[in-house]
Amino acid sequence: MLLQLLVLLLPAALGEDVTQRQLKPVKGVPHSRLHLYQSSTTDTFRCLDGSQTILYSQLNDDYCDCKDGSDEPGTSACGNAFFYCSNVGHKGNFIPTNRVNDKLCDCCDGSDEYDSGVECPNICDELGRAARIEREKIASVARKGFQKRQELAKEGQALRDSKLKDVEPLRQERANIEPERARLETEKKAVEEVEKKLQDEHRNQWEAVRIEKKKLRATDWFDELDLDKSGKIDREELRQNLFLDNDHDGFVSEDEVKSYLTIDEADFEHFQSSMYDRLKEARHQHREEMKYKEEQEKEKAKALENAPDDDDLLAEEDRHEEEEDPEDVRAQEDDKMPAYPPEINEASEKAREARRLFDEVNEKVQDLDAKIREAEDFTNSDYGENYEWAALKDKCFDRNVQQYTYQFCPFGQNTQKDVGAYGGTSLGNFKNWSGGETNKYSKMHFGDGQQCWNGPKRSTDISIECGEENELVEVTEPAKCEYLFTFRTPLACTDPDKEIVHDEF
Ligand code: MAN
Repeated sequence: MLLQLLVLLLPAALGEDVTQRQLKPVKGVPHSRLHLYQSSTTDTFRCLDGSQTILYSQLNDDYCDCKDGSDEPGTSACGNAFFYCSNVGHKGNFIPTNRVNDKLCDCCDGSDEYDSGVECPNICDELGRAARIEREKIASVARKGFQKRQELAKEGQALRDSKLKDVEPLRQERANIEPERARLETEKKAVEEVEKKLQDEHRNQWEAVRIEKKKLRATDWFDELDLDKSGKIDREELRQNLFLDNDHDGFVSEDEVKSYLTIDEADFEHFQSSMYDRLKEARHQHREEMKYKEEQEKEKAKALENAPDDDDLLAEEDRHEEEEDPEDVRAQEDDKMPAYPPEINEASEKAREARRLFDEVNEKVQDLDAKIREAEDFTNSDYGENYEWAALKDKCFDRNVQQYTYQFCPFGQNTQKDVGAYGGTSLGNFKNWSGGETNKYSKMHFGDGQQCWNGPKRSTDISIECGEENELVEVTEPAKCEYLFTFRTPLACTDPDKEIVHDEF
């Protein structure tokens, strides 16, 4: 059917040069095609598909002769022919011939019901007027939009030109700074190495001394614990130390020392490596407990009437505060690394200064890199035929639909969030223009949004229409987690005065 309609229209579209004014009218045939229907010298008509030749009088005789139906354009005899309504005052159009004289008005001029007894009023003027007003409205929007589009295109191009222009000096500046940055980096590394080396040496020296001191303390204690001076400590000797009396029964049992001395007797090596730290901890613990107990007792005494007077109590408290475990104090002091000597502080100061100088230049380079990258990204992006879309690069447009606010950010990320909420669900990032070869900039595709529960990653397709202002006019979700936005923008307006309308009047 469609193919046939195309065959019918083709000669008109090709613009045939014929002196149509003198042509004899044929019902259902437009003026532009009448030349195909004029009688030949032999009074015959050749079907338009060339399939056969019939008598001229057989045209529109309500009997279908031609396979393509071309002999019956004005009757309903052929199922595959088309009747042309001229619709003067409105828009001419073809209707299938089976609608001719079917008692229903199809053409606005009523010409399809010429023999059915049905009176169809001619409403073409009325329709034509309304259509012209509507067309003019659309054209007026397009005209204004197109004007804006041209201005935005100019801005976009200027932006692109300036990015292109700026990028070379930026690259140049970066190249100029780079040797300085490299030199400062090498210098920074060198002084940092010196600083680290000196600090390591200092720490290692202190570490060696610390280990030695600890060994001395362990030796002293070992000698104290080794009551019979046999060079070994056995359980019996260990049991003489009341701080191991875990259950506070005033007596250190075999069991209470067992976990500290797991072998029969310990020589100094074993004592140092496996017992010293744990015994020290136990002794510290014991002292803390004793201190706490004493304080409790003092509290109790204070509460009693015959409590010692305040002066006595204070004196006692002072005494206890001074009572620090001397072993602990020594250990704490040895565990604290002595402050760095001035030459190391000097090296650190140098390293700090070198870092500061390097960071200063490095920040400049990073800043330049960011600007160069931004310019490159801009010039590599597709902002439309004339860069007009660059104007919307960092803009977003909202629309509330039911409980959600939808946001469309051309070249960015689309979101869906509850009205009034922060954040939101990603409906995808800009992927590409998707209007196809003929109308590339009429659609956009956004993908890789937030995964849909039991479904695909969310995505959005944007349908772009001409409008006077930028506006997100419609949001739907035709399939679960697949969204469709309609966006109106001057950027999609074409010049209405340049559009050629092929109307058949
Ligand atoms: C949320 C919204 C809806 C979507 C469902 C899918 O409620 O993102 O648009 O259809 O999740 O589970």
